Amino acid sequence: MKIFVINGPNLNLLGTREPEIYGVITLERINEMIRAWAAEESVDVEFFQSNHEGEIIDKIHDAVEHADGIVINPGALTHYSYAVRDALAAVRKPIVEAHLSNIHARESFRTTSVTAAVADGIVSGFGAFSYILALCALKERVESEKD
Ligand code: CA2
Repeated sequence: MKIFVINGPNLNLLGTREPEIYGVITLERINEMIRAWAAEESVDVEFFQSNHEGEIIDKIHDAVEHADGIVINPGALTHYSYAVRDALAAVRKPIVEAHLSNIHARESFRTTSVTAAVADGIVSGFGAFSYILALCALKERVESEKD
């Protein structure tokens, strides 16, 4: 099973600024945690982060041919990108949206996710563990769709 883990704008800054909101963990450290989980579960993961909407859309398109499912934290694109939403809808594979913070407990503009409706589900508010929870749920969904 191959899973793409996609991160959107500014997530490369994790651990360097705004520790009161996002903690001190870096994206590379989160990816190490994911690698350890993936090794235990015999899952192949590929990581992608971009600050550019079009590059994220291209990677989502790439999943049609090269992944069984996607875990995505679209960053702020979550709240307004109909282009990312349309790309996710076009993939027709299991998708779980992950957020470090609880987007429903923050500014009102963050409480809307335009992408969530085309995902199988979302995990929000558990820091780095959101990605692991999302991966567990995605693996289960991919396996159940194969049956
Ligand atoms: O909670 C999440 O995972 C978010 O997707 C993170 C996005 C934010 O726009 C969403 O509303 C919720 C932002 C990631 C930016 O992370 C930074 C980290 C350090 C310094 C500046 C930004």
